[in-house]
Amino acid sequence: MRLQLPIFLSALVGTTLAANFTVVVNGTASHPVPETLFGYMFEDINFSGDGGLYAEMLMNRAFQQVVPGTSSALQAWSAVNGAEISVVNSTSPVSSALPNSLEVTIPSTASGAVGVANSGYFGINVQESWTYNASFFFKFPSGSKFNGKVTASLVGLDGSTLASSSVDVRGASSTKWTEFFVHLKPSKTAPNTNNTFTVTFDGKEAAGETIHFAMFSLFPPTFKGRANGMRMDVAQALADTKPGFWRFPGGNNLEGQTIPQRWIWNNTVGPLVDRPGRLGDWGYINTDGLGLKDYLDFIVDAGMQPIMAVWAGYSFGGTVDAADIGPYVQEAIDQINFVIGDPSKSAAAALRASLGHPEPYELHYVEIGNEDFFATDTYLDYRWADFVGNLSAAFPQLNFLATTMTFDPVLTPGPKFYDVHVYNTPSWFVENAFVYDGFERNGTKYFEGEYAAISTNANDLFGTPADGRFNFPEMQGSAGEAAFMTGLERNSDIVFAASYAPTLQNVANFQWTPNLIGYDAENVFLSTSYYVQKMFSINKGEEYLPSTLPDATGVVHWSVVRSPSTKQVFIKVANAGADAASIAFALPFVVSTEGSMEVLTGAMGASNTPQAPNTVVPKTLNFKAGKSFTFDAPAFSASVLTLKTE
Ligand SMILES: *[C@@H]1O[C@H](CO)[C@@H](O)[C@H](O)[C@H]1NC(C)=O
Ligand SMILES: *[C@@H]1O[C@H](CO)[C@@H](O)[C@H](O)[C@H]1NC(C)=O
Ligand SMILES: *[C@@H]1O[C@H](CO)[C@@H](O)[C@H](O)[C@H]1NC(C)=O
Ligand SMILES: *[C@@H]1O[C@H](CO)[C@@H](O)[C@H](O)[C@H]1NC(C)=O
Ligand SMILES: *[C@@H]1O[C@H](CO)[C@@H](O)[C@H](O)[C@H]1NC(C)=O
Ligand SMILES: *[C@@H]1O[C@H](CO)[C@@H](O)[C@H](O)[C@H]1NC(C)=O
Ligand SMILES: *[C@@H]1O[C@H](CO)[C@@H](O)[C@H](O)[C@H]1NC(C)=O
Ligand SMILES: *[C@@H]1O[C@H](CO)[C@@H](O)[C@H](O)[C@H]1NC(C)=O
Ligand SMILES: CC(=O)N[C@H]1CO[C@H](CO)[C@@H](O)[C@@H]1O
Repeated sequence: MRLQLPIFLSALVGTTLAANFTVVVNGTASHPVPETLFGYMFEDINFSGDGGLYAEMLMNRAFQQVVPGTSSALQAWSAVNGAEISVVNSTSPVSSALPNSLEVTIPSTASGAVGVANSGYFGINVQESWTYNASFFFKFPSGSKFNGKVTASLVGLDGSTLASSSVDVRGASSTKWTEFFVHLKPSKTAPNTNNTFTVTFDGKEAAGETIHFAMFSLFPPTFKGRANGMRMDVAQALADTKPGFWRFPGGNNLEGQTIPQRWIWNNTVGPLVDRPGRLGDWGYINTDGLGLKDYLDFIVDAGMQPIMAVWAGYSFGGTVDAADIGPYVQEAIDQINFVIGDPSKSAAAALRASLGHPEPYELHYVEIGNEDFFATDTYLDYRWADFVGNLSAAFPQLNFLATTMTFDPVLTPGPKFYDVHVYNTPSWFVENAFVYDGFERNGTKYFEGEYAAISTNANDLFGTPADGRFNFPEMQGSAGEAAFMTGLERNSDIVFAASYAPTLQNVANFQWTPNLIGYDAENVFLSTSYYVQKMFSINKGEEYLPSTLPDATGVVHWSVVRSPSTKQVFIKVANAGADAASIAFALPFVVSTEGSMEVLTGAMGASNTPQAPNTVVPKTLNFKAGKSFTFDAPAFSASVLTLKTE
């Protein structure tokens, strides 16, 4: 914080300066704040699922969707000590979902440890305090004479073994696919993440053998200890904002580059060997290890509720004709039944029960497609009507969201819920803090499903990054988002949910900027916009208190909420301008003189980057509150003042 503390506190007392703004708070709540108001939009983009939230450490672990015999089929893999390796589909596969396997031939002259290595998702984090689960399937040819050990190891950049575990194997009794499973316990923490996972044989013992491998896996401990679960630090950063919801599985990544490549729910559940994976919309292969049930379990573990999308007949490469839509409507019904259906009435629900979750998950919101303003004609003609008609007949208790522009075109039946997206400049967000104040109150509700201040240059919003595009969120954008969010809070009688997008970014491999949370193989980087999301979300309150309105054309915005259950009042202030502003508050009720404030402020272009991750972090201070007090909002800031009522 660049604030001079004594000046700040004297301004607070408000004895000398006339305030720039006077805000009178009304003690009668106008509407409840929805529990879902602030949450996350998630899809696998920029390695946010695989290589991100999903804790699996091996890239290309099961050779899903790759072309056998090509070098790209070996992405992330390399030979150790002269082994010959290639991806093949000529041997009987481990499962029908995984036709490919890794063929490893040990040269007849081999000696020492010989085998294969995987370099992970741009590195592998080796921590002494962790126990890793390593597994794979392997198979020897009939007639194999092998009698020796198979060894799984974590190996450092200098070739040193950091962890290792072996299993005795006789080739002759392993000519069918056999599962190998060991725990790996490192003897020390690696100095960097340039480590590999290796599977090796003793060259002399295995000389001349050809061994096939499939479905490798390496897991560190996970968030809440879930098997096949989430990376602890990334999941914790998400959970720390006490998010209300999780929108998934897309985003464009729902849609597919072609119709057969769409996200198909039942390809993402059950044993990992039964998940074929798919080429995602963002150009890399999704393992679908982070599947429908894995999302739902994470949603439970992080205390959220789902806003789940169903595929609605549109892919990048084609749209289903009206006459052929029936099976896809049924697929959506099955997907919803997997989440909430009765196992005695639905095979999809029975599948959920067989996977250990007989009771339904919580589900209230289902989105029909994604960004269908890109495919308005067919959405208007039949896709919206056929999906929402059949799905609301099957699930009258659910709320269905449309994804076109609001009321443009006019869809039939009329949507009760819309998902609205906006990527724009910091000043757009400030200038549009009142956008929902103008919406008619007629029962229609809105989800601000994707928004972010991404550039100072309005010409650069969707094109090639040019002048003004942020690499990481900057304070000017985060303050603009905060101003916009005070408007979302004020209008939370009709805006029931809102999420920044995209949420996650592996800083080692990305094309889109900015993103809310960055990480590499080892560290998590929290952006200025992340702190704004967290400050708003954990202090979202239970009811909205009207107050003197901010100037809709100004840069200083505020909103006031109360939590009767905890006897707290939260006042949020966003200053998106270059001048500090003093705000005199007048409350109609008695509050404790002990107030606390959290203030996030920095220079206009200040950013948290992997090189300087803590450039701008919130500061917490106590202050003397009362029925009236003055708060000095620094330039480019977002603040939350917390008061205790009697
Ligand atoms: C306070 O807000 C309530 C509910 O919105 C409204 O009915 C009342 O008129 C407001 N009172 C004042 C003094 O503005
Ligand atoms: C094996 O891979 C080749 C090359 O991609 C492909 O043409 C063939 O259909 C595949 N065969 C099987 C059985 O999957
Ligand atoms: C370590 O890994 C990083 C990220 O993959 C890479 O850029 C770097 O070159 C590696 N360093 C060495 C010494 O291999
Ligand atoms: C690791 O393996 C143990 C059994 O040995 C299992 O209980 C645990 O869930 C596994 N962890 C993960 C992340 O898969
Ligand atoms: C998924 O369900 C469809 C029918 O809706 C079926 O054709 C397909 O084989 C199933 N996929 C898997 C992997 O079970
Ligand atoms: C259900 O979908 C079919 C197309 O598969 C459509 O003809 C029918 O009108 C839809 N039903 C409802 C109630 O919308
Ligand atoms: C709700 O209001 C919007 C304008 O804000 C209008 O376009 C829409 O038709 C209205 N919907 C209903 C159901 O009246
Ligand atoms: C607040 O008032 C001070 C002193 O009059 C002035 O310098 C400053 O620009 C004002 N800030 C805003 C945001 O209007
Ligand atoms: C690897 C990856 O997912 N890259 C994607 C990152 O996001 C941008 C846009 O959102 C895509 O264009 C990239 O393909």
